[in-house]
Amino acid sequence: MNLTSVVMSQINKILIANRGEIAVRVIHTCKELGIKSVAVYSRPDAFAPHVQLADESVFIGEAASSESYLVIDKIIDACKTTGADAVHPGYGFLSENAEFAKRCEEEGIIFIGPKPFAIKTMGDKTAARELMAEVGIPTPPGLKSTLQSIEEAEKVANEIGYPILIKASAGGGGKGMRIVHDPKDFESSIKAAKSEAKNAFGDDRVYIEKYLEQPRHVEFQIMADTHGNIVHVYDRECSVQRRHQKVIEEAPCSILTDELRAEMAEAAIGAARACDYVGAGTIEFLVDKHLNFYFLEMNTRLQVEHPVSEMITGIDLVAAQIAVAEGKELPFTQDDIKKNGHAIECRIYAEDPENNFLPSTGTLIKHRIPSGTGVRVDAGVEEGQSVTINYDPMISKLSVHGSDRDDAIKRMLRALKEYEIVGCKTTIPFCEFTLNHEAFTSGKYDTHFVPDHFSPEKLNEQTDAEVIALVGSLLKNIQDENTAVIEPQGGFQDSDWWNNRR
Ligand code: MV4
Repeated sequence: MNLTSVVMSQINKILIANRGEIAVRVIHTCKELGIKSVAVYSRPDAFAPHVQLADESVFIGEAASSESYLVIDKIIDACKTTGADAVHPGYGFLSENAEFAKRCEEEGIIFIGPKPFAIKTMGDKTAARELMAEVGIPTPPGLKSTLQSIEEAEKVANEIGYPILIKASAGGGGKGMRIVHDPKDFESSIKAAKSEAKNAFGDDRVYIEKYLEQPRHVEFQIMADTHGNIVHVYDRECSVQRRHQKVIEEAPCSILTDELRAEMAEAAIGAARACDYVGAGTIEFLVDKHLNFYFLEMNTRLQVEHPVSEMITGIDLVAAQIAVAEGKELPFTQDDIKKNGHAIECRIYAEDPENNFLPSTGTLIKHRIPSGTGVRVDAGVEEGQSVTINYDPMISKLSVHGSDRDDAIKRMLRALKEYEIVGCKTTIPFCEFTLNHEAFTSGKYDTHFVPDHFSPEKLNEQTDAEVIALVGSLLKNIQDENTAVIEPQGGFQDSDWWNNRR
């Protein structure tokens, strides 16, 4: 770390190069810090909450992200016309685009995130894996770098044993992955995976790993400043996914022992140090049934699920990102960061869990959010707005904090029951199903939770059971009312309330 390169600069105005709930969330912290905020919006987002909340807003183009939120020149121009001295990229869109981070630097605009080198290195899954192996962080057994020849790969596959997993170097998030169970399918699978990767990412490099059976997805939040300080902000479990899309996350992970947590935290900080990381980052691990952990990927952005880490530690991660971007030291040491209680996040998507989670667009006729102790809703749309196929179908994130995991589960179930959305189907019933499921409540679940336990029929079974229970209790109430004699006790029998009751 070249400390002479550390520059302190007060940020006065941040342009949020994003939309939806994360844009709202970043603007909230800007307001609390007294920093001006600039929203950018496409035509359909003209009246979106993030535009209404920001101090200023700039129209950047038509609905398609390729004409708006993904256009680097438009974001840079919006910074220049509004005098924004920093950009927060949120997640998705340009948040892990090394070229965008570089362009911001060239234009003298502070990019609130890591340096282009770290984004580029961690975006290349092979380079990331090689770097981790070099610094001694466990990676799944497999090829040390991208596949050079089929013969060499077959030799490694036979050594590590089937099933093996073929992954695209330019992939990530499960894109371009292929499982091979039988050696006779190896060569054809490699060729298919290379062709898929070429089409999807313009890069046909692949590598192979031992396929870990039913792992758990456990990730560590880290925060690094430009003075060489790196801390972890504990762990999150994100194993409830469907088609590699996280739906329910919790912090901390319920199966980590203190020793394993310390070991993984050290590995996560080591991974950040290995790439001179700055800012908020997440190191994803797979944990197998023997509690061995393996590096999966590093995400060089603030993640969707960051609220659960904020709720168990009380840290505002966006405020920390801004402080680091201003060249300040981290506002906390590792000893300052305490884990308290348990938090769970449910992603509320406009998707139909009874129909393979297909997007369910529509206008929100009703959007009534839950509230109360330990309940947080990060919403990107409001009543009267439409959820369209233009963008990610996330309506909001519902997060709760409880004194322990059971308390958090109870609170989440109460909040989900209160959450009223009319106008489109949502993942709320799936979240209720999961939070009620013994595999989840016992903590004994893994990344196969959805294929192993969920189906639309089971969703209906659970709903039917609820209806039967509700009808039963209603019938009992009616019966009780018909048989009970109510004698007014105490002084209210002369009151208007009692004499005029219906
Ligand atoms: C794996 C794996 C088993 N063994 N790698 C990589 C991207 C991620 N979203 C899915 N990935 C996996 N990589 C090895 N060597 C299993 C998965 C996986 C998975 C991992 C985490 C959460 C959900 C998952 C669902 C399917 C597969």
